[in-house]
Amino acid sequence: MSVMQEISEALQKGKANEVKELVQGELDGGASAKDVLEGGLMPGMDVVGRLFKANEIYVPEVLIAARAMTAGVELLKPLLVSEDVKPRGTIVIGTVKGDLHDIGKNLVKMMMEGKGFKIVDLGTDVTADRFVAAATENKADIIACSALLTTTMTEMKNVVAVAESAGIRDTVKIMVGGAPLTQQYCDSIGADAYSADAASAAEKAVEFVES
Ligand code: B1M
Repeated sequence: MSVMQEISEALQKGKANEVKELVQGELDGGASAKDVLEGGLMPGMDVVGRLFKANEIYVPEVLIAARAMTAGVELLKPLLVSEDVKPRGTIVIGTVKGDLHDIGKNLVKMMMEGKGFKIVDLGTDVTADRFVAAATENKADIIACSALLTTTMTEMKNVVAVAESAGIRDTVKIMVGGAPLTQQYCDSIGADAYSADAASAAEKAVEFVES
């Protein structure tokens, strides 16, 4: 079994210490953070998602696996974040109201930090009002909203509406993403961009501030 497979399996079993050791070993051996993320951690979480959907595992197991993923991702973070100093722009990011999933949001945040943005992370369960207030207060260039539930993604429409009524819609781009999101949904609510993954979200953010 390859080390990447071992990382994936340790994550699935929720063995955070083992994930950390294996990830560190791969990094010490010269693997890139991106390789470890895409070759070990994310495939492991995909399996967890499939088992969860099939009711073969339940919320506690998923939580333990999520903690193991976070433990691995923490080791990658300094490598994913570039040492660039001058912020490229400011992004307010969060997971929308009612939604507590933050692993994907944190990856997006890391990738955006890696592109040199200053990030204001509002965490999870963020209302449209909070997104807009933080964007106004921090003179943000972008609001980035994540959602993992079909029942919570609808809050993104409110973010667009509140930004409009607060008078900041012309100066702030609104980006959306998360597993249930689509380009079509993004267009239907009048947001500016949908990205399917963290890396393309960070690239899109760069396009917005450089255009
Ligand atoms: Co939940 N959960 N969960 N969960 N969970 C899903 C999302 C689900 C698809 C599982 C399933 O049924 N197969 C399902 C949603 C179904 C639906 O709405 N259609 C689900 C459910 C139902 C629930 C609960 C309701 C379960 C319950 O209590 N009965 C509950 C809801 C709690 C709440 O939020 N109010 C719940 C709870 C949980 C845990 C707490 C146990 C845990 C979250 C822990 C945490 O985040 N700290 C959890 C987890 C871990 C998952 C799965 C297994 C994994 C999610 C994940 O982290 N993926 C998930 C199944 C799955 O997705 N396979 C599932 C890895 C992550 C890297 O991917 O977040 O998609 P993702 O992010 C990607 C892209 O989407 C994108 O970039 C990332 C990577 O490149 N992206 C963006 C994300 N945000 C972006 C923003 C952007 C651009 C791109 O621009 C701004």
